[in-house]
Amino acid sequence: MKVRYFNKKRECISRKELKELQFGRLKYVLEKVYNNVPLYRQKFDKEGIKPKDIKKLSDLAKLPFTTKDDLRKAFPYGLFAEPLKRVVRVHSSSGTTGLPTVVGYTKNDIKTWSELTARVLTAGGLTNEDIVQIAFGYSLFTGAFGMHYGAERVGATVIPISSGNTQRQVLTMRDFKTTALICTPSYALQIYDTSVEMGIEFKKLGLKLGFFGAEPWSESMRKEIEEKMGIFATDNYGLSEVIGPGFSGECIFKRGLHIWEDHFIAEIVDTENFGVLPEGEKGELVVTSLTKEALPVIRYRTKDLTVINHEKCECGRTMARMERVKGRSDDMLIIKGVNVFPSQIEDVVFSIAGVQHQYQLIVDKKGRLDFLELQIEINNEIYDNPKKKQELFKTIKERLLAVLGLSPEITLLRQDSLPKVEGKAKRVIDKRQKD
Ligand code: DLL
Repeated sequence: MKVRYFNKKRECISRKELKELQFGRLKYVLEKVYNNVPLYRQKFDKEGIKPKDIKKLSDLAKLPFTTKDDLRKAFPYGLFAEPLKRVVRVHSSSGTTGLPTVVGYTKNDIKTWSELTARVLTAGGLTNEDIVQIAFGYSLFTGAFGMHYGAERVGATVIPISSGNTQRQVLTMRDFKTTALICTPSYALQIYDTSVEMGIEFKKLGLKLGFFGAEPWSESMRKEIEEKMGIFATDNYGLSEVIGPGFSGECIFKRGLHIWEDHFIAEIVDTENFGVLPEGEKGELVVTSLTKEALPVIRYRTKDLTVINHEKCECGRTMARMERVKGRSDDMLIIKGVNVFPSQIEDVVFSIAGVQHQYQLIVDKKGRLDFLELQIEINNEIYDNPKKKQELFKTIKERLLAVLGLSPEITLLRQDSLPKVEGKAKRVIDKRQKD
């Protein structure tokens, strides 16, 4: 496959020039958040630091972190650095408790976003001759819209099919002659399995490229996808708070995900003392956005664990690469692409009368897809009364669906069925294989 760039001048910028560009942009964004966003001003003032005290890039480490909790507290628009009349779009993702986090984009942000996803797609081999099937859900989730703009910006033909209706995905691929698929890696395999059930030979469909992200996956899963589906599959990463997809993506050499450093500064910090780690060490990814207008983020703690490398890549790109994200420093689960915190589930179920305080969450695969089961103890009196038990079951199911946007399997248990824990309760049992 040929090395291609969407914006060669930028993607192959010299490190020296890049640092100058980053510093100029950093100064601007720091002034902007200090003047426009009360939370940033308070945080900076608390540390006794002003934007003008940042005299070189490494001074960034003096600034306080921003967290998902800050976004949640500012729900919905409190961290926006622009008046709402300049904001043309909002998206949203789960928060650590009931409240989701809301992210916003100005017209320029949408332009930047489309360039960055266009870079990811071009780096992974997409051209204007491709026909792209976007099988992420078009919703408050950033995945579908972000990749959609990028694919159009490349000039490819976009099929905005959204997620679900898997047989239709296969038929659309066949009839519309799809050459590139964009979705979560687990959904890609589900589409493949469905084609097998339908008696359709997948490799004859003509699909060539897969751009997968939004959830952790492994090299062995990539191998399986590539072999079974006969495609070239790359990983891309991002998060709503930072922009959505378009933060980083693999090139055709698949040796780490290129971070678009002209728009973001990436740091890796120690998960215990939060100090900045030297290149090559594994820690939590912390991101500062340099060009976002509506929702700039300063030292945003992603909780995703990775390693960064600044060596020039074989493709000629000079921008840093991050290793594939293997885990998180918190307990967030990603179930069918939906971010779920065990604490959200706990908040919901503990507020329902008749529920005991012993529960377990089992995460596993059902076929290709993630599957979440809540096993929870309830009062024996309700357990022994089929009508009341059914009512309680329904209440738990409905409330969880309303809060999580996802409905786990629910198993109600008699009191004292789950093993008693001594010390820290292990609430989550994750049986999905990892490598
Ligand atoms: O998942 C943005 C996205 C959409 C990325 C489409 C790529 C493709 P959120 O819903 O806010 O945004 O979830 C962000 O998902 O902090 C990671 O834990 C996880 N994640 C995203 N991409 C990857 C990946 C989108 N390639 C959270 N590998 C992040 C591992 C990923 N984890």
